[in-house]
Amino acid sequence: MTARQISFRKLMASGELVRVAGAHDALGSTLAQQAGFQAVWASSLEVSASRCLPDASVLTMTEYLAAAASMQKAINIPVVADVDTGYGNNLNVAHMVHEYEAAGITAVCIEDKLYPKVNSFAAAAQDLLPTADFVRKIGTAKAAQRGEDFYVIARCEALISRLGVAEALERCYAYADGGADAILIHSKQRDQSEIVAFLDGWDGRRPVVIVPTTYPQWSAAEAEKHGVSVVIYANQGLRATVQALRSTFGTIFADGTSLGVEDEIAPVSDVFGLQKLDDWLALEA
Ligand code: SPV
Ligand code: MG
Repeated sequence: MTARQISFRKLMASGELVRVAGAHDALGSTLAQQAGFQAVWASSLEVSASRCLPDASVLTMTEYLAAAASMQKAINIPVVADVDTGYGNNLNVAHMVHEYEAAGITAVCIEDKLYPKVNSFAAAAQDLLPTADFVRKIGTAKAAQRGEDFYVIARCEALISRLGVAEALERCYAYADGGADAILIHSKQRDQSEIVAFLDGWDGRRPVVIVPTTYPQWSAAEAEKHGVSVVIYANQGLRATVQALRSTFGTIFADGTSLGVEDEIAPVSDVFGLQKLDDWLALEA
């Protein structure tokens, strides 16, 4: 991490709501920073989708780390790395923490699903580790970090697995007491009601992170009023990219010219700006 970069822990210390955008590469991360987001989520869904592979523990830790590290190098807001289950057992988790921390990543999010995991929205088994085992996994991650700044978010998938709010709360209290710096409670419900029920039962001992993909009507401001500290817009950038490329390529191919899209696409000068071309050319001058 360069001196210009702020760690996720320092960002959280401001006490203000943190809004995070999902991305999978340096370009998306840079655009998220330019839009005003305070952090970037290195999404496992996005990174795997960028390779047209499923978000199912198919890519290796090394591949996810390379993506997160190249994102972090391009920006000075922190990357929060989605590290799935930690890529295996507790020893894998310790290795993951060593490698991510050494690469300048200041926050990781580990989920309580069984390895190999599948994306939370997939119609597939979403089985969880027993609570005590995941508490040990979080403890291993915290013990493995070398600096005090490193931040570990424990992600609970109990609502995804339809185990109910009481089980989710019990697990999240155990994860918090086991050393997690924050907890992420995920839901695939079409409204925020089970997240609100969770927040009503949460005593605030650790910050709460949410991912309102299936309940987009719930604004960040409303979530903050209910005690949420971090809101992650995990995959909207990827979905926008899919739509934009499909439409642009389709129009050019159908028209036999790019004229019909020229007013809708970024000029090459914009791309040069994102590449910091002038700074690079100045190095040579
Ligand atoms: C991701 O963006 O990879 C996430 C969030 O983990 S979700 O896709 O909702 O599981
Ligand atoms: Mg993920």
